[in-house]
Order: sequence, then structure tokens, then C-alpha cells
Amino acid sequence: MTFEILARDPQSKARTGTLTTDHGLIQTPIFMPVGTAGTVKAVHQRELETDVQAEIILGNTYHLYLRPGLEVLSQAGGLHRFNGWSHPILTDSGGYQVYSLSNTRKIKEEGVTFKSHIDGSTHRFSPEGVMDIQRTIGADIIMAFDECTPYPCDYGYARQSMEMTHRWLDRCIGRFDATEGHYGYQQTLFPIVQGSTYPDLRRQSAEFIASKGREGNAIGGLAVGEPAEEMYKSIELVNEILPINKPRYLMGVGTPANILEAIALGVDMFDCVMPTRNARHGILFTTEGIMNLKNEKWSRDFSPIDANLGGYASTFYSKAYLRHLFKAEEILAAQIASLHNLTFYLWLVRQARAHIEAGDYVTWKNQMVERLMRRL
Ligand code: PRF
Repeated sequence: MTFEILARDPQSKARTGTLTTDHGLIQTPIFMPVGTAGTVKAVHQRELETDVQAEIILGNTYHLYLRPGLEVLSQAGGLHRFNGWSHPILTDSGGYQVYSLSNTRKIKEEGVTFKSHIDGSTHRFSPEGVMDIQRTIGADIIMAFDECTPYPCDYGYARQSMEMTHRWLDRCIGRFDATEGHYGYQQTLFPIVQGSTYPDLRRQSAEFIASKGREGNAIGGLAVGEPAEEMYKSIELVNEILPINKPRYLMGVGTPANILEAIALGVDMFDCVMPTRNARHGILFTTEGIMNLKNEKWSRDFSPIDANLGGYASTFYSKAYLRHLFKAEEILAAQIASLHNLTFYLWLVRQARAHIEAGDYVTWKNQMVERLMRRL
């Protein structure tokens, strides 16, 4: 994998770049739609390519390991073959989902024991095991096994947890570097910075992660309930330490405003369930602000969902019609809304790239943040 920086914004740390994988190019900054169980919920691959113009999607180790399981994925020839997505894929390690989803979990030095949210069966994830699983799933970018600390988190726990995440990283690297991809293309391993919201821990973690010299680095443990300003401070501090010439991935973020602010701080990659999950609940992100389609006020608004956005779902269907689909609990409601929200998120990062290249990113960002977060 290679990363080339193409342009830098003169007034911020924002930059554009190209990330090259064996499954094709990714232009950064990029938003990666979340495809937890091997599908971006309610969106066809063809729509992801043509309407959303997604360049990379996410999968989750935790879900794919539990279902369909490694035997099926291996026999299919990996996740790309299984779901038909021929562009890059990134898998999260389970170091987050296991904490948020499984019924009971025990975290020990060796790894994590947890119960499946599907059938209650008991499983173990270790740093080595999670590398093997992600080799079998076959994502282009795979993530280290970490512990995402909750917020708030006392200093002692945050420090111990971060130190364990660092030891786990060494075990991940040991296993990853001793193995090869199963399907004939290269995979790359991103380590993850932790350290809660404590500046000295964040600094220490970023230095440790940077010292590993991997091809890209991630920032975890944020957007877990801390105030946005705390999150931005942590990102700023960490990005002063993470190498400037490698891609930086902020995990699980976020709102349109969060993404634009983090781009200004030098982040290149994002993922979040927000556009798809909110879509299923009738919350739409548009170029004018945020809309709750279940609201009565949209019942006779026959204008397009978002006329400023090119793209099929956003221009073809009206607000009133989509509202009706939500009220009638029609499946199509989730499909149109998910397609629209993802089209919006990918449009947003394309706009960001254009403004970084034009050199007016900060001015544009400040206007947009205000506009995009309006409640319509
Ligand atoms: N670690 C991992 N995945 C994540 C996170 C993390 O800290 C977050 C935090 N926002 C989202 N997804 N492995």
C-alpha cells in the first residue's frame, strides 16, 4: 500500500492524498460506509459504486466471525468475492464491537472472552486470533486488537488499558508479519492510538504507535461520549506525533461537523454508522441541514430530498413521499434514506478535497459546519 499527499491547505493541517491498494485507489480525505455484516445496510453494491461513489467500505471482524463464519468466508475466497465488492475493504478488529455488543465479556492480558449476541455461545478473541481472522476475511486494511475505553474513564484504568493495548499491538504485529494474505493480494495493518482524554497518555500512545512504522495509523477511543472540544484537543495532540506522510484514520466519527473539523486537524479517513443508522430512523443529512422526516411539516413538501446533491435518490424522490414511506413502515424508506445519507457524506468529503486543493478549506468549512448542523 502506498500513500501520496497531493495538496495541503495553507491555513490548517488538512491535506488531500491518494491511498493505493491492490483493490484500487482511495482519494483522501474519505468517508467509509459501514458494512458491518458484509453489507452496507439497505444499499446495493451497484448503488454504492454509481450513486454514493464509495471508494472503500468497512466490515466487522466480530460480526463476520460469528456469522457467516470463517469457513464460509474462506471457501468464498474472502469477503470481496463473497459480497461482490471489488474495491478496497477495511475490517475493524472486534476491539470495539466486542465491548459494545456481546452480552458478557472478560478482558484479560491473553485476550477477551465474550458471549455471542446471536446465540449466547462463548468465544475468545486474542490479538493473534484476530489477525488470523482478518487474514481469512481478507480486507485490504486490517485493524489491531485494542481496548476502547469508555468515557469517562479514571486515569488509572485508562493508563493500564492503554499499556495493554500497546502489548496487544506488539502481538498483533508479530502474528501479522509472520503470516501472509490468503488470496494473493497485500493486506496492511493499522495500529490504534488509545489513552482516553488524558493528554499525557494520548501523547505516549501516539509515540508508541508512530514508533511501529506501519503504513497507516488510527485514532481510537474518541467519540464515546466526551464533549466535541475534548475530542478535537486529543486529535490535535495525537496528529502532531503521528507521521505526517502516513494516512490517519479516526475511528467511528462522526457528524458532518465532526468530520470537517477533524479534516482540518489532519485526519484522512473516517467511518461511522451515523448516515446509515440515522437514515433508518428517518433522520436525513442534507446540504441545508438535518431533517427529521417523521415530522408532520414534511407531509406536503413535494420538493426533492436534496436538490443540491446530484444523485438518484436525493433528486428523484420528494420529502413528502419519503415521509409517507416512513410512516407506512415501507422497506423502501430505509433504502432511499440510506442511499441519500451516504451520497451526502461522500459528497461532503469530495467537497472538502476540492476546497483543500483550492486553498480555501477553513473558510468553506466554517460556513458549512454552521449550515449542515441546522435543524430543519
Ligand atoms: N477501537 C476500535 N474500533 C473503533 C473504536 C476504537 O476505539 C472506535 C471509537 N470511536 C470506533 N470503532 N477497534
